[in-house]
Amino acid sequence: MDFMKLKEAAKKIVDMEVRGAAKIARFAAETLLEYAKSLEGDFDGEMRKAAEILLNTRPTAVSLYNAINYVMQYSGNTADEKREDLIRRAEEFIRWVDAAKKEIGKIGVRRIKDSSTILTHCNSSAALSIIKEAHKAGKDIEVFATESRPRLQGHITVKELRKEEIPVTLIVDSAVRYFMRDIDYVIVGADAITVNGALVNKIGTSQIALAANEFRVPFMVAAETYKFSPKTLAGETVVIEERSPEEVAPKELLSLGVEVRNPAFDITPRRYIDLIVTEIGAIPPEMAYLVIKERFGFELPTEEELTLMPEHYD
Ligand code: RI2
Repeated sequence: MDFMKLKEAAKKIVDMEVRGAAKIARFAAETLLEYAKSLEGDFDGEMRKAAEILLNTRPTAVSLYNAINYVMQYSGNTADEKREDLIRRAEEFIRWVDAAKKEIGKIGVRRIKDSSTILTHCNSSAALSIIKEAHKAGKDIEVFATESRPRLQGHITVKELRKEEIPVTLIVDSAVRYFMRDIDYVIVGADAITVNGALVNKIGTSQIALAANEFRVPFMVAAETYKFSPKTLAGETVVIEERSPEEVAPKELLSLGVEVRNPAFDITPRRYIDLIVTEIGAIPPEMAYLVIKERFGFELPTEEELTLMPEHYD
């Protein structure tokens, strides 16, 4: 893969041709691997440049940051040794992505009772792994899927579910509270989990969590451990990506000078989350810190670091 192809790969993430936190992380690892294979000249410098380009595509999904970080921790004395180690690390990360999704399905399915109605938002491969596993296990389930404006990822979800012959009802995002009394579980994915157990996910998730809380419906998150944000341990907040106004309004409206805001994600505080299903177990959001420490080798934060934690995530 040459530099042009690398830029094309990055554009696919920006344009959401490749989307979903797990898929973009996997794709970034694959891209770094392919780029390293044919790289000549300054290995470290060129790889760092490539990593930077991929990192700047979508700012919220911490999976992308963790994937790139994992792959870029290669070592070796010569360019060939470094390349070999980078390829090994990238393959290792890709295996992690695939295995984690399956494991989340297996762990999550134990939480789903027979004859239940599940509401999901956007298109999360991790959340769908649980839903598909429940169906495979012979549980009688049906799904309500939000359309997920403005990019309508809900359409991908309903197609995927119908392929498995799982009964599914598509609803507009604003109908969530209207239907909440018929729902047994909410299961959503994650773009990031902060150190204090808050969820960053598709815009609208926090409203769904509020409605679930009102109706006492369990709110579950399906998130691989590489979606936990090590940077939040040092007090950094997760950047919320704002996408273009054209995704929301036609040119005709924009030409009138209408102001449009289009945040792609929002934050659900941990008090609205009952459970986070990861590949290492189903955990309460309060355990996010331990996951980050365990998976990313962090030491206990100092008193000073603790005071840096963003209060609005509590
Ligand atoms: P998986 C998506 O973001 C959604 O917010 C979804 O919940 C999340 O990624 C996780 O998806 P976008 O790329 O990794 O559609 O579970 O903006 O597939």
